Amino acid sequence: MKIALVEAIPYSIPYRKPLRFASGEITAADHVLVRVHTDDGLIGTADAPPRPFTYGETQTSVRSIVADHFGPSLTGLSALEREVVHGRLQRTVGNPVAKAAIDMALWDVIGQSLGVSVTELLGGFTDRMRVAHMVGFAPPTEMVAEAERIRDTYGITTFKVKVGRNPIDDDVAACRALRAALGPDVELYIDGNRGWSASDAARALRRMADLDLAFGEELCPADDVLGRRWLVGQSTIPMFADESVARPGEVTRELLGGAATGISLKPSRTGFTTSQRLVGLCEGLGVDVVIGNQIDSQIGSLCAAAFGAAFALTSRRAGELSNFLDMSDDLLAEPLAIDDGFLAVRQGSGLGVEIDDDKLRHYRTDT
Ligand code: MUC
Ligand code: MG
Repeated sequence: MKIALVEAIPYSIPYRKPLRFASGEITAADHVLVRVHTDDGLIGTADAPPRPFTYGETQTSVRSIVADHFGPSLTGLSALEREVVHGRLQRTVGNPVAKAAIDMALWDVIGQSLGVSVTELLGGFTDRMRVAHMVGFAPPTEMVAEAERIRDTYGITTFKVKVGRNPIDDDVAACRALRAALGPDVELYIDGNRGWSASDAARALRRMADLDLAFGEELCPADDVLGRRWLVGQSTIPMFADESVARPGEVTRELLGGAATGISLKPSRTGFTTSQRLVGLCEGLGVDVVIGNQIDSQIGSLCAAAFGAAFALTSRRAGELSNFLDMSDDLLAEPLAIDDGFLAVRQGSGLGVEIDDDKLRHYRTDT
């Protein structure tokens, strides 16, 4: 089961409507499909969603680092030598989603070789994840209409509301409108993508104190070191770190420094191997975790669900697994389905990713 080739295929699938948030906007899924081929004919598959505004990677850089650099450095290793693979990838700094996709594709290979699902391999806690939906920037009436449609169509009752606009009034109005329309039983939390200062975030939290927000995520930049500690120290709701905790050392620093009380865990940026270690780290420290969304395709969402369902800690909260609903199409031969607010993990061996070859031919941008 030696790695023979690592393929990196850029593709582009338009979004039905743009997803807007404080650090950027997405109008098309300009991703890279990563496939690890072994010498005995197995193919592991994962998806890399480049997020220049978060990690600096672009579609071009991901394609190149995977196909021209990481791939050749791994050729000849057994797919089981994950620690060696990890060491070779870590010789290069950065490039989190490129590294994560290779790691997840390797777990897919290992699962296939053993005839068990990746969820079973990792921990096998449950077979489904409760889903949280992300609501992007729009006028409050549109944000409410979107949340109501998602609730009525898919049974989703947890919503992450994008905030971080200046002045804070539009975000406060949107959260207030969502709580009024959706009622007290729906879970709401907010994600600022570093858009506010610590003092603006504190003001916004005071003005929304009656809205029963479950937690706040990355409301101000982690580099505002003392400001963020000051904010977290006075907050009456948990404060989660997302883009500031892309590496295990950052998780430890943010948590022990008092700059976060929970962690967004994204397999799309830490793969399965490192994400698994982060679960142990957070469990050991007694820290809450949410499975986040890197604005993933169906392949990425399937990977996130497979990981989230593997552990008690990661399946406790609803995972952000529904961004793919904004895409006009996808590459999976059998589309994902969200029913009654849950996404089922694929049974069978590996990740259960089967690519529709016609769609890949249509959407790939390298031929
Ligand atoms: C999120 O949780 O922040 C937006 C930027 C990014 O890196 O991920 C998304 C969602
Ligand atoms: Mg976030």
